[in-house]
Amino acid sequence: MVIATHLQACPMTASPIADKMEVGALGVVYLKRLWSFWFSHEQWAPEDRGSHWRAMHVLFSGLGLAVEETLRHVYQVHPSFEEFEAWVVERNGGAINPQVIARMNAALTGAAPPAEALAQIGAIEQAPPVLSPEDLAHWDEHGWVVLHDAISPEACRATAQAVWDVQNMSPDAPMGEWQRHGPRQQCVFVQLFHHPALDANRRSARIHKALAQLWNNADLWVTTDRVGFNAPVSPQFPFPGPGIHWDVSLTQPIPLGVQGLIYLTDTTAEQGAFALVPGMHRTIGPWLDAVPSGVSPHTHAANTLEMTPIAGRAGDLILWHHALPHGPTPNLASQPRLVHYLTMFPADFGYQPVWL
Ligand SMILES: O=C(O)CCC(=O)C(=O)O
Repeated sequence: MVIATHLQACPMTASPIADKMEVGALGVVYLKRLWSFWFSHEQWAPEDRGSHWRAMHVLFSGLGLAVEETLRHVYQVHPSFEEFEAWVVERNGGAINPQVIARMNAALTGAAPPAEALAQIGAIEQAPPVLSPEDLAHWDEHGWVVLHDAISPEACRATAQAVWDVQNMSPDAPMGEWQRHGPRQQCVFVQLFHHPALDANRRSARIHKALAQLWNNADLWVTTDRVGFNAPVSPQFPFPGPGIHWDVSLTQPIPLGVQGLIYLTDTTAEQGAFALVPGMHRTIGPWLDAVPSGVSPHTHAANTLEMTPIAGRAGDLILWHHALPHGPTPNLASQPRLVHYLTMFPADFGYQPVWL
């Protein structure tokens, strides 16, 4: 899953919603507005939801924050804005690059990116394509594509080790050990967001170029997403899920959105591989129109659609259109499947305010 899909206002003392240009010590526009929204009892007007949603994505990307972790902190600790800014700085190892702040402010006020960001965007634009015309045709037809060698073998090993470490498990543990969910695990998802190996993957120019080709735009923001651990199943240890699902509103038309994950080890189709329904980005409109009345599209998908598992090599990045129903599959092999979820998006990505 890329990101939490629902926000709720914090049931605390209501405070007014700050103007987007109101800044604190960090000088980041919209941050105080977001924070004040979390402490308000208000719902965004439908016309404001798009800009709110996009601002949240840009700020969370620029500030290297994970959505769930941040909202949990806010709702549990109820920090003042000054305390919240201090927490953000601490999450960034004590300092935030002023160029990144300038880039976020430019994106959220409609100004041109600062020189350093422009140079980086220009370098990605000038870089040779990493997805071939055949890859792009595959994307158009099937709604997914694989970027091989998205990260190096060393980066795979370092990221996999980070997953083992956070799970407090080892690759040669006996059956039963991998299946006990670590405290950070929910279904196959593991709440590890901050690690040098994950940061290095997020800075990959090769991944950036692939996403720039799919978005036709190199001015992209990277997600601070988590990792995944899908252990072998047995009668005692059933598949934890999730099953087939979407991470986007099914309100039509579904705008372009790209999700991604990197296999950290070679992964066979039976080894809990990622799976999807190919081509559904082209047919989802009529499919939704044909869902029987009174039946949720999510239930209908679970009852009627069949997913295709995508095997891959360590270092493969699978990118898929978020209109494709997808999910992990039960791991019938003898080794866990390890992944890092990662994607990029432009600041003005399309958004449907009504969740369906
Ligand atoms: O881990 C997987 O194979 C599935 C990932 C997924 O369902 C998601 O990112 O929403």
